Order: sequence, then structure tokens, then C-alpha cells
Amino acid sequence: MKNLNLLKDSKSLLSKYLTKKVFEELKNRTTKDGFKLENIINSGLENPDSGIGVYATDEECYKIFASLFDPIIEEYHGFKTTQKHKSNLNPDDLKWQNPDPKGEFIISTRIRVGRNLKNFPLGAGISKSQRDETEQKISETLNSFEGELGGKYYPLEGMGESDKNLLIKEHFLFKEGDRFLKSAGLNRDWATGRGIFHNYQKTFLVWINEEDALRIISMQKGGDIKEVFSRLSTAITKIQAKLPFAYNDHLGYITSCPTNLGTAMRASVHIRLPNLGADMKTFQQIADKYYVQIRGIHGEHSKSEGGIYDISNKRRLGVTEVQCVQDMIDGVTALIAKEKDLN
Ligand code: ADP
Ligand code: DAR
Repeated sequence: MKNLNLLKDSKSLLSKYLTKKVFEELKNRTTKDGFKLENIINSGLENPDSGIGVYATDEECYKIFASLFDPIIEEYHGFKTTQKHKSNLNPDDLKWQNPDPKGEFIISTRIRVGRNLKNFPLGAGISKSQRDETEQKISETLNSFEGELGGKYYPLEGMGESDKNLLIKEHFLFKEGDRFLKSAGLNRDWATGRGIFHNYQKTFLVWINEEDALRIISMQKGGDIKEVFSRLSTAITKIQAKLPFAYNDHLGYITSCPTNLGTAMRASVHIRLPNLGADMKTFQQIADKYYVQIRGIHGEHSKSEGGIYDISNKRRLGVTEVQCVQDMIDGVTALIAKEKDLN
């Protein structure tokens, strides 16, 4: 295990909660799949600028290493160990009104969930043969879909560079995992076992074995958030009927990164807000009030361009999928109102 002194200048939740007492308690523990503390904390040790610093190797590690995971989960999500997570994927429960009926602000809408297969390790711990098995199970299920969800699976291995770069540029495909994911072991054997399924309209997509076994995505141009959510809800139900997901009634859907636990949902719009972009203090105040996050437009850790921002729900655990989407709708509605005031 790398020297814990690597954490001395870190501000990550790992550095805050891996106290001497917790380290002594956990240092010799292993999960039934053989994963140890060093597997879980390596990303935070190698990247002291991490915000969180830990990734789970299998569902069991959330229990075996609870003395480290629980305080991180409680601080990040405001979710206590005694609480139960609830799921609600019914789009009719949204308090829905298009926040941009004239299409002046919202360029596109994307809602995704992360999912992992029951009884398989997570990406940071999975073996090559297990990952290949999950790729086959998931892609076979998706290739059997017909109608609006009908499409084709494209393995990343063997994909032409120009095809891959175009799909990334158009925001459909993932980039190779960043240094945080690499240090967690999520890029091992890249690109085998990874790929993308999409329907013919590219409004329903599934990433296979990026950060989680599945990233199930519904997206389209414009701001019809309810239509995007309805398509996603239908797709999740169809997939879940064939492939059981890792889930428990405390943490909800189990994910590689604790920040995605619960719904594992990020509902986002790419939205033009140049006036707010010139007043980031006000922008951030409104974002905080409505539990939304401001990102750049080429993925996590990217920058905004041309006054366009990625606005998405921040809460994922202890809220339902309907509440995640509602957070985004309410936040975007308030931001558009302020953007208009600043004209
Ligand atoms: P996630 O973790 O939710 O997959 P990222 O921030 O890594 O999200 O984004 C993945 C890709 O999805 C990036 O190319 C990003 O630009 C794209 N994306 C995210 N939200 C939207 C949106 N509302 N419209 C179009 N593309 C989007
Ligand atoms: N840089 C890592 C990422 C945490 C959240 N993002 C994910 N899971 N893609 C960190 O610990 O800050």
C-alpha cells in the first residue's frame, strides 16, 4: 500500500475520514472477492486533488469498509446509515412545465443512470473475463430491443479513430477514463469489454463498462425533459427485466463511485446562460439553492464554451429519480428567470 503521507495536503473526503483509528480497523480486512483497503483508496492516494478519493471494488466493500465509506456517504449525500433509499421512475409524478417553451436557452437534454450487474464485482475490481462476460450479457440484451429502442452495439475495441472521435465530439461516447478512474483500476485492459449501444436516432444509448457496467442514457435536442425521462424510464424497466442490477434498500443502486449511489442519476441540460456566466457568484448561489451542479460542456472537469453550461441535479441518494429530475427542472427554471432579469 502506498504511503498514507500522500494524503497530508489533500482536501479529499478520504483524507478527512481515513483516520489512524479507521486505518488500524480496516487495514487487514478483505471482501469475499479478495479486495482490500488499498484497492479502494488508491485513486485518492495517487490523486491528492480528488474531491472524494475512493472507489468501490464490489458491493460488499461498502459493508466491510463501512467505517470509511459511511462518513464519506453521510457528508457527500447528507444521508445517514439508518436511512433507506426509495426509487420512483414514474415521469407522471413530475411537476412538469417546459422551462424554455420558445427554445431560447436549452440546447439539449440528457438523463443518465449508472447500473451494475448483481453478483459481479464493480469495474475497479472486475477481472477481464468477468468484464467480457458482462459485455456479452448486456449487449445481447440490448441488441434484442425493437421499436424506438432498437439499435446496435459497437465495441470500442476495433472502432475507427475518426468514428470514435466524432461520437465523443457529438457528446454520445465516453472518453478513456481520466487519471482518477485509471488509478482506481477502472481502465484496466482498455478498450476490451467496453463499447456503446445506441438506437438509430441516437436518443437512447448505453455505455458498457466505462465507470459502471451500464450508463443508460436518454438524450435529445431541446428542453422536453419529461419526454427524455419517459424514454429512460421505459428503457431501464426493459433492461432490468432481463438483467438484475446490484441494489440494496439502504444505498439504492450500487455504483463504483459513492457519489453516484442511490439513483445514480444525472439529469442535465446544455443551456446558454451568458449573463449568469458573467456573474458566477449569483450563478453559484442559485445553483446551490436548487441543488444543481454547474459543469463544462465536454464532460466532468471540462470548461464551459460560448456561455453554454451543463446544469444537472446534485442529489442522487436519499431522493427518488423523480426528485432528481425535479431538482434539475426547478433549478433550470430559476436560472432562466435570472438570465432574463440580467438582460
Ligand atoms: P456523466 O457522468 O453524466 O456521463 P459527463 O459529464 O462525463 O457525464 O458527460 C458525458 C458526456 O455527455 C459528455 O460528452 C457531455 O458533454 C455529454 N452531456 C452531458 N449532458 C449533456 C446534455 N444535456 N446534452 C448533451 N450532451 C451532454
Ligand atoms: N475525481 C474523483 C471523481 C468523483 C466524482 N466523479 C465521478 N465518479 N466520475 C474524485 O474523487 O474527486
